[in-house]
Amino acid sequence: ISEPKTAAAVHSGKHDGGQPKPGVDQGPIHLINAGLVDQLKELGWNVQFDGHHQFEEVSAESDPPIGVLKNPRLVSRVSRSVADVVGSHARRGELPVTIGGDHSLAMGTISGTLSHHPDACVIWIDAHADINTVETTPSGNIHGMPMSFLLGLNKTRISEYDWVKQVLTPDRLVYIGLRDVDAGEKTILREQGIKAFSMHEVDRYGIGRVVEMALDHVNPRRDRPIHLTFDVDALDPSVAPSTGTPVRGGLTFREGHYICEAIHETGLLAAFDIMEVNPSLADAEAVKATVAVGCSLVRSALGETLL
Ligand code: 5AB
Ligand code: MN
Ligand code: MN
Ligand code: MN
Repeated sequence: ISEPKTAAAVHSGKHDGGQPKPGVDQGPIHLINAGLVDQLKELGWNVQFDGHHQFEEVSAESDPPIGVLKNPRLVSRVSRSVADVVGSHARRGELPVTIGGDHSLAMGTISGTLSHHPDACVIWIDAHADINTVETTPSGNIHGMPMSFLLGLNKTRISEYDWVKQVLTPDRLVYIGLRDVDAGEKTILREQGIKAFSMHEVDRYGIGRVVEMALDHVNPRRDRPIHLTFDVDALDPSVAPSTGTPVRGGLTFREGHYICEAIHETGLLAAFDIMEVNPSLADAEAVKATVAVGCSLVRSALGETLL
């Protein structure tokens, strides 16, 4: 694909239903207020900022759990709207940049990308695998589950989620940064043969080799569009403290940025998500640092270089 000249910043609207801690829906506005749109314009992008999407409002009273799933209607409907928005930007030849919001949104962003680029691959940067099924989820929090829907792994049918098609195959998914994977998820990764580079591999090979090996796996001929989804909790909590599920032993500031720079260099980036910034967690200083790192990861993915 040729590099799109227009980046579309998709604000996820109020979206925090995929996890229990209030505030993650305020992440996007903080990144925008920190000047992200102008920063991307300075990089030469023609940025089309959609404004703050006001997606579905489903009140807690009208959204009781379905089985173990919490806020199932809210999460489904917001994600579905995001899928439509991301898909239509992609069809216009733009690069959708989605600012979350919690990571259940990736159900929407990846569905949107794959609706236009059915051969795309997904590079998932996270401390967590977010691949729990309805059967394995220990929490019922849907931000820990989006990948199971995208791969069609759920045995229990939840009709609210019928719109999420099995758009991805296990060979076109790769993880980097994992270090907190549930037992049920480890079984799924093994059974599905999904490639994952945990922090152990980052330590062993260094981030440069890991990104190369990840690309060799999901994109051997370097011809597939890439959807890069970045959960800020992939970074070490000392770098990105304001997030709902921090796990120590994460990526350094440079390792995180290197991933984004290297994916940009492929010229294959088709969509980017920055997820799970929660400005209500941690003190003002920590929030500022997390928002700043969120913005700079987006800039790196969109071509900011060090020299
Ligand atoms: B995140 C956990 N695996 O399913 C679960 O932040 C955590 O989007 C999920 O990566 C973390 O609840 C979801 C224990
Ligand atoms: Mn995640
Ligand atoms: Mn995570
Ligand atoms: Mn998290």
